[in-house]
Amino acid sequence: MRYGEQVTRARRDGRPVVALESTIISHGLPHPDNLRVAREIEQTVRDNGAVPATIGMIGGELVVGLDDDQIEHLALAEGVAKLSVRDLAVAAARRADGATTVAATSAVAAAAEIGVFATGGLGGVHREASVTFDESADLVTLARTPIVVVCAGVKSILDVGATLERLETLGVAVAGYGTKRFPGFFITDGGFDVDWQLDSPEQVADVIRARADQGVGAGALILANPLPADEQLDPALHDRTLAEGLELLADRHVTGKAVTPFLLSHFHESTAGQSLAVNVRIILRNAALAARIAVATTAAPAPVGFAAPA
Ligand code: PSU
Ligand code: MN
Repeated sequence: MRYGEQVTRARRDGRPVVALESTIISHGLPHPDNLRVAREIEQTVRDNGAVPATIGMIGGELVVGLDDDQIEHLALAEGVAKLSVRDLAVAAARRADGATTVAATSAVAAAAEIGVFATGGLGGVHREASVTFDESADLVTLARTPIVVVCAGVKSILDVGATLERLETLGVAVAGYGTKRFPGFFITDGGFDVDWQLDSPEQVADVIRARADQGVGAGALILANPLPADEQLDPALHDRTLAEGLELLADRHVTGKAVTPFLLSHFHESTAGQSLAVNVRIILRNAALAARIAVATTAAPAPVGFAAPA
């Protein structure tokens, strides 16, 4: 594992760092918009006071804080592997270039002592999972990884209710940001409530500190940050596009790790870029919030026994 130059400096100076994944760049967004978006995500983190650490694998080396050339390579090169946690060692030994999923990025970020990670939407339980067993490794990895993942819930291409049930079973904390409704990625309301609501970066920082103080081995906190309703993908268009995508998936026998990229690119093509614009909004909003949480986490907490300044 190697740290990029800016992340090395940030760690030395105790500055806030936000982890970013590379699979959304290489497999989740269409070329060549993906490169522009990857740069915008990093800039958004900087604009909100933190240092971006985009994580990926270059020539078998795990890099925490890819530089711009490396990001360009993962965005534009053919044959970049999609790496989950189980792939990391094999891919390293094979000297592969690869993009890390939510699972792999979280695991690497936590190993690098980065506490906050921004992405678009989590992986989860796929529809038909009761037959296919297709459940993202994101879920089981987050159960054992102490990090905050800022996301817009799980992609609406998944079974949202089943995913929430699995997160409960696995012991992964879930809170809505400014809401108790769990978002459905492209759509503001995924149709389910969550137990907890957090309303500010400081409140999230309090959770991070409490988790560390308790030391009972809790895993991730998923902070679900919905798009405002007037920025979501039109729900009717969403439902239509999803139904088509699921049919195509079956017709073309797409399975396994190809499912998520296939459905996302179907959305981007058949909504003439509307879903892409929404997807980008989601990621940038999450990057901004994650940066503010990293800043709040780095700031010293108010000493116990002293009232917080008004
Ligand atoms: N969310 C997005 N776009 C993506 C993904 C999530 O908005 O491309 C990626 C993430 O890297 C996530 C992965 O970890 O999809 C899940 O893939 P799978 O369902 O195969 O586990
Ligand atoms: Mn899968």
